[in-house]
Amino acid sequence: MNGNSSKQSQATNPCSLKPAFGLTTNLIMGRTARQDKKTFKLLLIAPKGKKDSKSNQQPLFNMAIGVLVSITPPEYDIEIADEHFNDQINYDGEYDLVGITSRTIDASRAYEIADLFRQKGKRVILGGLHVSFNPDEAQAHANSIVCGEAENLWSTVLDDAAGNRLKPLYNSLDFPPVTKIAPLDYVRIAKASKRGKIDGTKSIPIYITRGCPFECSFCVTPNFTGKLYRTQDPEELKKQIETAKEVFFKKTRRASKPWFMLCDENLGINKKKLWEALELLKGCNINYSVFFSMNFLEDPETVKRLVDSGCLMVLVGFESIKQSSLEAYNKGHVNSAEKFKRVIDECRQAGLNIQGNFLINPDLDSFKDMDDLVQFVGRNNVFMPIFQIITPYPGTKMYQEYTKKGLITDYDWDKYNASNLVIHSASYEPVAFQHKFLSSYYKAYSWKNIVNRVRKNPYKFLNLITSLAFRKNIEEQLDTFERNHNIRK
Ligand code: B12
Ligand code: SF4
Repeated sequence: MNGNSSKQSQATNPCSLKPAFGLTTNLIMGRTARQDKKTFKLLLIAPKGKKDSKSNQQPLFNMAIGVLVSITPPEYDIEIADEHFNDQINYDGEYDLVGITSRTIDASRAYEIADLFRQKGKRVILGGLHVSFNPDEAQAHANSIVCGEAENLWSTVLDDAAGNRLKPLYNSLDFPPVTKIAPLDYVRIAKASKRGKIDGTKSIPIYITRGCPFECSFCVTPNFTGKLYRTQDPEELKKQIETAKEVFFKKTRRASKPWFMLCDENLGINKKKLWEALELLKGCNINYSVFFSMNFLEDPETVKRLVDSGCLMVLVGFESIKQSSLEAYNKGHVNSAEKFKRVIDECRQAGLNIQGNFLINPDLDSFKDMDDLVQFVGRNNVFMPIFQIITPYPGTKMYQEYTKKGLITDYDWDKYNASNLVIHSASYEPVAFQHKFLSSYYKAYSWKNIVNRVRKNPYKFLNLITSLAFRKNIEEQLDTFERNHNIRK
């Protein structure tokens, strides 16, 4: 997302499974298929894993579902059920096809839903990041699975479903590469999701670019969208933003502008393109947040342009404040805790919040290092800090390496939320390590830290509500963990 790696990705391989069949073109459509499409009912589901995040960072809809809705031909009738918004799933609905997306954290729930629909005789298609890298596992739960990006294969899938000839696997490698970004159809998404208007404290997702040319070992992107870095057509993007405002935004006294969450994997890969994008956003009169690379934040002109274009906060992958850990992540030559301090402070002066993302690695970081990190975020009033235990997500280079060495200790996908230790640790007993992690994370949201954060940072209300939501979420996780492991406070 913002790993800021300098190595170029060599390969884009969205599916670890070799194609089970040749080119899946289905250009000839029978008459029956055309007629069927008129009444074809599609249900698209975003499942919510048992340990999925409860933070208020959750944008208004899941991007995979948003894209699928937008690329579905207009004659199909679509309904969305998103469990992150407590939408109820109607297992008895008259659906012709049920499509379910998956991230690793939601995969077990996706399979549970798929199994229930299949028991009711409904056809189920599974897709998304997790399924793309675990096709064998997923195939047991679906009539059909999709590996890789859907943009260039979805119409074939729908034709095949309408013509009753759905194949067990559709692999994006069998279709032309996705070189363009599909514009989001906000009107149709609103209709299918029945999501109402929101104020400026909740975010509307959008993206300007997709892909990233770098190769961080803990990130899925190099093996998924990878090198195919694409940018939206500026006019098309402006239109989408205007429509999204009309459809989803309601002005309030506290927030006169809508908040967009830029879901780009890496918005800034070079300064010229980045400045062009910021210029465009400036003309849209919105607020937004974005994943961002540390190196651009050292440039005061870029920071100024971010602020002028409505950027409220950037999420930066600091990864660690310990130099030897930064070196292990291949970032030691460019980053240091001193530099982080300076950049956080300069951005704050310029009116920009920096949300810091920190990785905790049992092989690199000690309990004392966790204490140092808590002190660092407190002293520097880091806005909405995120602590994550290093997690080898399927699809990453790290996952391949850990699997090869036999270092993954837990394949319960529900635990892949970066708050659980799922890898072997040579130095720590897992329960003690995780308890120390959760209590440190909770301390980063102590009342004292929250008060200082709100006082010192720009956008005080945003700082307050996000801090309270994070505190509550982490407190619940810590309480549950202590209860489950009989740990007394
Ligand atoms: C934006 C973003 C977020 C946003 C979510 C925005 C949203 N509403 O969707 C926020 C900040 C909330 C977020 C949170 C988290 N994220 Co995140 N996030 C991203 C990011 C940068 C972009 C995701 C995106 O918008 N993609 C655009 C959509 C269109 O792509 P897509 O989902 O892959 O869908 C395409 C295909 O997969 C396919 N497809 C998908 N589903 C289906 C279904 C069917 C039926 C079909 C046919 C096709 C299909 O078609 C789509 C179009 O081509 C990715 C990076 C990445 N490479 O994806 C990380 C990423 C998805 N996140 C990741 C993680 C780990 C998390 C968290 C767990 C972090 C945490 N500890 O809390 C949480 C989980 C919350 C959750 N349930 O998603 C990992 C997931 C790894 C994995 N194997 O699952 C990624 C890949 C980053 C990484 N480390 O590599 N994230
Ligand atoms: S998107 Fe992934 S590969 Fe690209 S810089 Fe961010 S973390 Fe690294």
